[in-house]
Order: sequence, then structure tokens, then C-alpha cells
Amino acid sequence: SKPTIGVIGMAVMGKNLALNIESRGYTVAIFNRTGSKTENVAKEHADKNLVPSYTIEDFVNSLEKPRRIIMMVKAGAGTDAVINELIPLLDKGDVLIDGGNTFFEDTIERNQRLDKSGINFIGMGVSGGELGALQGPSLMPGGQKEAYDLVAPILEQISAKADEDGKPCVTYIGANGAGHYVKMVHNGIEYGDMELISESYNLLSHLYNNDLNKVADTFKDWNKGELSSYLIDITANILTRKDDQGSDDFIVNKIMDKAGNKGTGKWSSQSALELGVPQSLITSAVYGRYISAYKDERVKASKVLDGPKAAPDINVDEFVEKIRKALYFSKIMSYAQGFAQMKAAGEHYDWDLDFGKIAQIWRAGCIIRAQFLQKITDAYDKDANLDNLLLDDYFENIVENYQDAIRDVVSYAVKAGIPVSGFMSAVSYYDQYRSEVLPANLIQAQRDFFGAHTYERNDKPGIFHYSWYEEQ
Ligand code: NBP
Repeated sequence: SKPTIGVIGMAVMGKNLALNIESRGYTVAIFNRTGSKTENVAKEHADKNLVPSYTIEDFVNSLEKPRRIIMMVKAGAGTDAVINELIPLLDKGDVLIDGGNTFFEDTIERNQRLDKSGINFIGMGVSGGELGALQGPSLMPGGQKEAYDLVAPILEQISAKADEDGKPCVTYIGANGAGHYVKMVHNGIEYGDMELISESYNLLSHLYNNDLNKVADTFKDWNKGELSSYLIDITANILTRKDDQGSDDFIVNKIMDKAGNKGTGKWSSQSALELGVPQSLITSAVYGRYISAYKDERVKASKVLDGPKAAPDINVDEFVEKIRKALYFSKIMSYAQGFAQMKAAGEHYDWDLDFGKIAQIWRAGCIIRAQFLQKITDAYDKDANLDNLLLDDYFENIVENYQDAIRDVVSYAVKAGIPVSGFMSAVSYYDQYRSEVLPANLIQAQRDFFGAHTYERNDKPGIFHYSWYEEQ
């Protein structure tokens, strides 16, 4: 029988996704620009129902109609090159899925362009790395709903299943670029989680005089409670690993403190800036990575710029618990901002996003999988139009109770000279968001003074301009 679906791109993600689909009982066509990669996969898995092709025409012709094709190629020019080769070969009603980490605006444009020839185009976020692709990723598909319905049974089978209720970690996200947008925010949130965990690790290392066994044990302990998540779990694991190059030290002490990035965190911040939504958590995580990359300059500066002479006295055990609470508080602020950003994007791009479902499909398969995502689903089940997660009872209660802890942690870190930009962003956002009155009245006065930008009054409607240059 003809393959039900085909995968283009036989690098690690495409290969693993093809194997995942095949393992659910499908025959899968495979193709890669460089034929030797296709050949290697076919040879390595000769016992499986994979149908290799060595020209894109043969690949397209091998497929059952309507054709279902998943591209897993390098985002950007690679994706465009493949689409341009495919367009003349596809028929109306075929479904082309881009599973790469594509910028959502490119997906909107491609969806609209291909739609003109009747070709359905789905931009699908895939999270979970190479193991996720093989065993069950979290999938965020956006595009024509009727096209999604044609691939939904396959996507549901290959996706991760939540531990809580066995539900597949895939749902129709919305039109055109909605899937890639949600994946972008997912990655931004991932940056935020990683920044907050690394700040906690830094504080714990300081408190425990660099005894990494104790730091690892603390993360293990935290993973049993409300912070339970994949990223906390791998952090505990990482911190126990010894150097593989012969020294007695832990590997983490040997890894250069320069963080890389592939741009999805930056895209999230840029989009938040465009939409006018506060996104200080992801942005401080992006900046945290950027400043880490200035290693040489930091080494020089560390010899010139002194920090505080001594850290305040604290009770270590009590303080560890405060860091745990500060981390959970900050994580809540980060997700509150991420979901508020998606709400604004949904309104701007006219996507009917279901936030409860989005949290639901992040419960397994993806990098930010965590117990607490269920709490987000619960919050949107109670009120689908919630303005901000902080206004939900569960989250309101936690952040009110944990605020003293994060205030203590941030004060201590500032006095001890330990950078905690993520924690600071979190507590600042909380204090700004809950302020009935902010000092923006003065900013409006200044704008009106130097630029006649006008202002509104808080006691009557209308637009006002004050005669700043006239004597009263
Ligand atoms: P890469 O992102 O490294 O891309 C390599 C693939 O793109 C190869 O199949 C390569 O073919 C193909 N390709 C390139 Br490069 N330029 C091409 C062109 N002009 N025409 C046709 N094919 C071209 O692979 P990956 O790490 O497997 O990731 C695939 C996609 O999945 C990416 O968009 C990535 O961002 C996304 N993603 C990755 C992860 C992850 O954990 N790695 C997770 C989630 C999503 P060749 O063999 O002929 O060079």
C-alpha cells in the first residue's frame, strides 16, 4: 500500500518523527535533500515500513492522496527551498506541515500563499527534542482546521500522552501561524524557567559553599512538590554528573558559562514589544544569556568592579525554603506573562486560542512539562476569559503567600551582590500589576510638558493639554 504520510528532512528530528509514525502502524515515505542520509536511515531500519525516495518527484508520487507531508528541515531558507520545489508537484487538498522552528510570521505568509493554490499549510510547533520526536512530542499545529482534521488521528497517536489522564499532547491551535506562535511562546517560557532555575542554583551553591551534592539533593527534593517538572528533574540529574575528561570535578563546573540561543526567546520578546504586552521574564532570561556571552569582558570587569564586602547573615535551611517559594512565585509570574501575551496575540491575529488546552498539551512530551500546568488548565476551565492567571484563586493564593519569601530572597541577593534578574522581574511585575496607581501620571505630565502629547484626567473624560509655559 502507498505510504499514508511522508517526512522530508532526515536529520535527527525528521528521522525520529518518521520512526515514531511508523511505529504506530503507518507506512512512511522519507526524503532528504542529500540522498545518502535517506539511504542510511532506510538501511539502518530496513525492517520497518519506510519508503525511501531519492528525488522529490518520486517522493510526492509515492504518497496516498490527499498527500500528507511533514517537513523537518532547517527553518528559514531551507524551508522555503523545499516549499518551492513542492508547490508544482502538489494538488489541491494536499496537506503540507512545517514542523520546524519557523518564525510565525513566515508561517502566516506561507499559509496564505499556498492557500491560493488550494494547498493546505500547517505550521506545527514540535517540542521535546530528539527523544520527544521519537517517543512522543508535544505538538502545536496551526493552519486550516479541515486540514488538521485530515492528520489529527496520526498526530494524536504520535504525540506524548499526559500522565494525569492519558490525553494526547496535541490540539488544533488556530489558523495560519497560531501553532508556531504558541511554540515560540513555549520556547520563551522555557528560557524563563531555565533562567529562574539557574538563579536558584547560583544562590544554593553560594549558601552551600559550592557543595553540589547538596544543591542536587535540594532540586531532587523540590521535584517531589509543586515545582515537579522535567527541567527541575534534569537539573538534579545534571548536578550529580562528574567530568568525562578525567578530572574529579563535576561536569557543570567545567562547562563554560556562556549560554547560546537559537532566537526563539528573542522572537517572543520582540513580539511582546510589538503587541505592547509586558514580557519582562522572558526578556530578562534572553538578556541573561546575552550578558553571559560577554565572558572576556566579565572577567575583566570582575577585577575592576567590586561588589558588596559581605553577605547578610541568614539561616540556611530557612533560606533554602524561601528560594523554593521564590522560584515558584517567579514561575507563576512567567506563565502569567506568557499566557497574557498569547491572549493579546490571539486578539491581534484573530486566532481563537484555547488557553486551557494549550496548557494541557504542554503537560507531557515538551521541555516545560510540569505538574503545575494542570493548575493553569483548571484556571481556564473556571474562566476561559481570564485576563491574567494571577486573578485565578489558586495562583492568587500562592503568590500572596509566597511574596514575603521572594522579597527576602531578592533583598538578600542584592545585598550579597548575586544577580537575580529573573526573580527581580517577577516581583516587579507583581507589584506593578497589583498597583491601582502607578507613577505614569508624571510621565504623562513630562510628555505633555516637552512635546504637547496631551493627557487624560482621572476625574473627567476628555483629552487635555496644560499651558506649561504660562505663569499661573
Ligand atoms: P536541522 O535544523 O539541522 O536541519 C537539517 C535538515 O535541513 C537536513 O535534512 C538538511 O538537508 C535540511 N536542509 C537544509 Br539545512 N537546507 C535545505 C535546503 N535548502 N533544501 C532542503 N533541505 C535542506 O535539523 P534538525 O535538528 O533535525 O531540526 C529540524 C527542524 O526541527 C528545525 O527547524 C529545528 O529548528 C526543528 N526542531 C528541532 C528540535 C531539536 O531538538 N533539534 C526541536 C524542535 C524543533 P541536508 O541533509 O541535505 O543538509
